[in-house]
Amino acid sequence: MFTVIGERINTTLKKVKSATENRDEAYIKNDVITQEKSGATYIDVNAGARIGHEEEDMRWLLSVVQSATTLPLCLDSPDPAILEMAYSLVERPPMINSISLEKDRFEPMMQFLKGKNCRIIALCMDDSGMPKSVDDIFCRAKALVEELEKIGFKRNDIFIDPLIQPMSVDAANGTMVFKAVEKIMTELQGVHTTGGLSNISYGLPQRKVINRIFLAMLMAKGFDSAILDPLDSAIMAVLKTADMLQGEDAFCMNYLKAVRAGSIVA
Ligand code: THG
Repeated sequence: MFTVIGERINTTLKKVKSATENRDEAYIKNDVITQEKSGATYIDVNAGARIGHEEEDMRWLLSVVQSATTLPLCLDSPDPAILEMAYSLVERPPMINSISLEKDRFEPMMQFLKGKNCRIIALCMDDSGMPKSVDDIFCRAKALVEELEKIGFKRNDIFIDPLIQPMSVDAANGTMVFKAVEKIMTELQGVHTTGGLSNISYGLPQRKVINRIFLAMLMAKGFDSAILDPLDSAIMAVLKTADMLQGEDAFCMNYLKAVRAGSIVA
């Protein structure tokens, strides 16, 4: 089963930012309900864009989002203190986005995560920065899995984010991630891989075309979760079709159901 993390409750999006500023509950609730109807399995909540307001905005967003859905949440912040606060406010086990190997994040996150009932996104980032090779990604993934297993995490609750970087910056950024995902999914069996798909198309035109095809190519390597916009019906159609083509959709039932519902069209 592919895990769809709906990315739309993020204050970097202009409409969400102003709805949050104005405490417009109806806008946020409607967005969450639409993401759920479109196939999200987690709702990402990121309140980071209004500098100096992240704590109060996160509190408000969590209460509004949870009044609109029973889906589990993906708590999205680089700040361990915000994640700890957010964890105390959720009504069901969340996904925590994220931990990395950066010292000032890794140590406090490990302290906090001990004994917690949650899933975790682990970024392949350390104090030397973004990964520069397949080996960088894999070694960091392996280190994160080993550390998380030591404090009791099951592989099924670990989502490795290889960190997708733009093609416009380096033509090798796509293949680096394909190869790393394949290696992670075969050598660290049981973990999941996820990431923000839209990073790949940054700086290029017709970004949605790139994001969609990238998703299908990643899925062929075992990529089994993504942070994406579930309201983009074309990317959701790619997801369901790729799932079917990989033999993960018995008798093509889900594919056929989606076609009948009008959500997969030529
Ligand atoms: N990995 C992990 N978490 C993440 C990311 C990641 N969380 C944040 C981000 N990346 C994923 N979330 C979003 C949310 C919205 C958009 C992109 C990623 C988005 N951006 C528009 C764009 O890029 O064109 C426009 C923004 C706007 O309207 O201003 O929609 O990689 N673990």
